[in-house]
Amino acid sequence: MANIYNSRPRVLSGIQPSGNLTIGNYLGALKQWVEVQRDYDCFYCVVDLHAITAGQDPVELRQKTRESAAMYIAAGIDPEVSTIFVQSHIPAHSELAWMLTCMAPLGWLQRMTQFKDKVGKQNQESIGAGLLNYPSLMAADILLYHADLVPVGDDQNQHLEFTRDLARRFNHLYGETFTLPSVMNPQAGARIMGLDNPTAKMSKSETSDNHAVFLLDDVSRARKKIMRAVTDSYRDIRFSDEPERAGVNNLLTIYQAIKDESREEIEGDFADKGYGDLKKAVAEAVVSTLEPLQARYNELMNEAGYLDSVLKLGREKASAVAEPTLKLAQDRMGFLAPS
Ligand code: AQP
Repeated sequence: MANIYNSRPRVLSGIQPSGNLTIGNYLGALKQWVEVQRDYDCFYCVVDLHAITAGQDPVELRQKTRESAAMYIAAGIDPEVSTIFVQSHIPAHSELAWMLTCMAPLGWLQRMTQFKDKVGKQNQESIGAGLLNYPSLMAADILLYHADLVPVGDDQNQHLEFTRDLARRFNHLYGETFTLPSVMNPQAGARIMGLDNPTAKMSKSETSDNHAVFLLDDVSRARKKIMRAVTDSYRDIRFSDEPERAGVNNLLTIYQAIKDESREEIEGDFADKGYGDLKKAVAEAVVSTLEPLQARYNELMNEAGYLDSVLKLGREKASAVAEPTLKLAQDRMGFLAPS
């Protein structure tokens, strides 16, 4: 349905505080968040309720939640322009998630690739049911804000499709209620791969040493990780979908996503260069991204009270949108309103 709720088109997205954010989280999500924030009414959420689906250390979760919010600002999200908030501060997310869980077909949930990947790594008997219901919570996050667009890396596209299907189902059963959101993937960097294994997505929870560049990595460590990235035994430097060339393709993609240049320009620049030159250029591009971001992050973490005030304001602004949507959905589903 057309968005009849918002005067300006709205954007919603979030990142789990489930570890240290990576260059993949930056290029797939954060960078686009910054780019669209002046064109849309943007809500950026630290999705801590999602972070408990894979188990968490309580002290670490609290810490990572603050760090993620600081990272959003350090990456360029302006809290005066966009709304930054913590998911668990808005109870409507959990409430709508339950309502949506009850109408989400089990078959749809079991078909989610992320669920199958994550379960595949663990003992099925002991995994938490939250991992299965993760997409219903994500749907609640998006639908509560009548978001028109959701800027994410392409690993989240299936969850977005699920959200649209669930919204359609709800609207069909109970009357037009939710706005159908569209996915927004970056032109370059929609899926950054692991430096040590370029056939697997770079993930913040992957523990091997050389897998990811973290946004808070010391720059000399970041350089080393890129210089050690897996490549191949070919010589020419070009973008390629061939699996055996995935390492070089990944380095070129990181470079392209940071430099915002076309593939042709980049291939031209590296036409007579070797893999060592490519790695050095990628390392410099990454370091030039990390340095200002880390400087701002450190300032923010030392600025007593500032982060809390941003999150308090964010909570108020998010609640003002989410609460009426929840009430509307509750009414449509037949819940008796409290007198
Ligand atoms: N490698 C990636 N390339 C491009 N985009 C990525 N994103 C994550 N990894 C890459 C995007 O970052 C946003 C936040 O993701 P998330 O933390 O909510 O969940 P995720 O996709 O499962 O990210 P991780 O880093 O892999 O987290 P863990 O290891 O905790 O599961 C999303 O927009 C995602 O597309």
